Amino acid sequence: MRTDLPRLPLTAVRNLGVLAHVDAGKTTITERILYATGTTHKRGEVHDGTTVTDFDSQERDRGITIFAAAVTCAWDSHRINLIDTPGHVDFADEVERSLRVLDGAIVVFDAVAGVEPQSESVWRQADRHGVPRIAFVNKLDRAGADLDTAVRSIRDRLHRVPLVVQLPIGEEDRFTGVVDLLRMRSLVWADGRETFDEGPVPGALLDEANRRRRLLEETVAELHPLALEEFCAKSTISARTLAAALRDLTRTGEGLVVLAGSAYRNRGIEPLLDAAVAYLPSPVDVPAVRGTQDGVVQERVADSSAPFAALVFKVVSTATGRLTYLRIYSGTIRKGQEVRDVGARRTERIARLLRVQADRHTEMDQAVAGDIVAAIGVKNARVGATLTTPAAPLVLEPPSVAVPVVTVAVEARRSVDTERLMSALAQLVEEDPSLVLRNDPQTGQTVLSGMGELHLEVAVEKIRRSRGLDVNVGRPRVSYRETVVRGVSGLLYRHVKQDGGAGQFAHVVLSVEPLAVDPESTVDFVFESAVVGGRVPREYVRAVEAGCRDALSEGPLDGHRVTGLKVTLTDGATHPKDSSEMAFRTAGRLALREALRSCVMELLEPVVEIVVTVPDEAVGGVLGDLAARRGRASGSVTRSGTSVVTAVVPLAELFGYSNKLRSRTHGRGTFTTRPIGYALAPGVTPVR
Ligand SMILES: Nc1nc2c(ncn2[C@@H]2O[C@H](COP(=O)(O)OP(=O)(O)OP(=O)(O)O)[C@@H](O)[C@H]2O)c(=O)[nH]1
Ligand SMILES: [Mg+2]
Repeated sequence: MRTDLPRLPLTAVRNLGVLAHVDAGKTTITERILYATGTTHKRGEVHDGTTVTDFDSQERDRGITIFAAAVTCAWDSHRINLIDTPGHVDFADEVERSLRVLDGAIVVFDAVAGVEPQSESVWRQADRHGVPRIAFVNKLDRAGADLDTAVRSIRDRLHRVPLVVQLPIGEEDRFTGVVDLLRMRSLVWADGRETFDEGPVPGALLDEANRRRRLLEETVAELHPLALEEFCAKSTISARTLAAALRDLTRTGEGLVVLAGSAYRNRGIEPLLDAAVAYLPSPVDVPAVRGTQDGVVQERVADSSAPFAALVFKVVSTATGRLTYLRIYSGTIRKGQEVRDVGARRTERIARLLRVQADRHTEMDQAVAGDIVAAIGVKNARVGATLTTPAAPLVLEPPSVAVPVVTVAVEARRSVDTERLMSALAQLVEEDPSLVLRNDPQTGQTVLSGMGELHLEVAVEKIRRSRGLDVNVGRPRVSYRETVVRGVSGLLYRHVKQDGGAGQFAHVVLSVEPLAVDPESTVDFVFESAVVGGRVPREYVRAVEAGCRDALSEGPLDGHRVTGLKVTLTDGATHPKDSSEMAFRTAGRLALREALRSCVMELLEPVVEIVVTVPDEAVGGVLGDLAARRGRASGSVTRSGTSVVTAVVPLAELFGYSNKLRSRTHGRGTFTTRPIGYALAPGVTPVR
């Protein structure tokens, strides 16, 4: 594998991700990119378990990506650091951590299915991170593939103006290449040839190509003032101006450049690389990263001579040691240097620096701003930690972590293995922050929580394989929550302790009311102070808020997390000697706990949107089955013998659904799910 790359200016670096719904072809595209750039000399296949980025044994066995894998390649005097992400919804947090450190992304769509549920979810994730994107409509060789339909679904479902820069040559099995609408040239990948042949636009496609070029010019002119000027003056736009405008529109997100191809047949990869380099931003084109130090917001620019600052976005244990993946935002780091983990107040030493190529790596002496590298020697820094030069500490915003929704009890089959299992679980949780480990005080069991059935299955299997441990796993259960349906007002709580020494005194008066939670937002709790006349000083108000947040971890119904409420501190009283932040925090916690006992509370359960694709004749059975699982069907579309049913179903009802669907449809049915939040679960008695 070739990874030696010359030192390049930052403007020639691209940190990109490949994002999509499960199975759209991300890993295959990454594989073809490595081949096209001369990084590898043979093309691996997902179904043979021979790709570079799906190197984990479970990925190879299951044929899906589970872990985001980083690779590096060179194209047209640029270095591309590429992260192949998983598409399965259970691993969305892995995508989230990658998106936090990427400057741009290639979003892949299946030319038959168009925008699928998980493509919408990753799209919104990328929106939240402000990551500019280009689109690649893949699998144009498949029966039923249609670029125009896929583009329409991009416009309708993602609400982005598509800027289609290619016209496919040939359909389905006869798809051989594309017309490049900027240069008005054809690119054809003949069978058995390593790369494309360039030529004039085929006569039969000339009118259509001209029409589409015109359409592209008109669309760009509508969005881009300079392009509009040229269009008005010359009634056409040059390829050069178009390219510059496409670059701007990609970065502002006003338009989405769309390319097409077939990764499996190795068609369309080189123009995709050209577009990635031309339109997606370099580390210096994105806004400077912001962090805080002692409450003051600071910016760090992507400059190798600025003070060093990097974010830890992945931690993995390998045979080489603990690899700590870093996105360097500013400065330079050399091997052997000490860095500060500001959040943990610890100093760490970077013993070695590696450029990572999936499961291989090459040593580096130093790394600079804009780079994505792995460090060895960092012992404790966790995912989300900021490492900086000790002289200029700062904390960058960590990636957000999803709250797990499914739980299983785990125990070692042989009790002598219990300690080994605990250490394996602790390591698992360290590497994947979307897994949570706790001890259930009621049952004494060790429970592992994660994003879904598959997520937990993969986690336990990882322990079995890497440690050779026999593990018993309980039935999966969903994580319930509790919410306020009717609040209380004016609840007075007096926290007073005077048992010698410094006393504790805090009086608080709280009101609690329900809060409608937007499923798109992570805000499910709001705290306000309506205290007048400084009766509770500001630092104590903050302590009351912290105390209320503590109280949210256990609701009055059955000890589940409490969500969807607004708490207002309306009054309180202090004591000149005995009041303290600690006293007010305790008061806040106990006051809210008591208030919640007086509120009308309801149980919430996680619900998902399920999209089931089945042969027509199976639709009736599938709908009946979903209804029996408390599902509400919201639509059913039929196209050429296949039906797509969409429904909203409680997650608890979907355990084991894949086996059921497989047997009901003789293996021809498939489904995907997407979490859409929590819903009231009337009449459900949660089982711990
Ligand atoms: N016909 C056809 N099949 C393709 C194409 N690209 C990928 N595939 C196949 O689609 C399947 C999924 O491809 P992957 O590359 O694993 O897709 P992915 O997006 O990485 O999937 P996850 O990582 O599991 O989300 C594999 O069987 C590929 O061989 C294509 O252009 N045409
Ligand atoms: Mg993959």
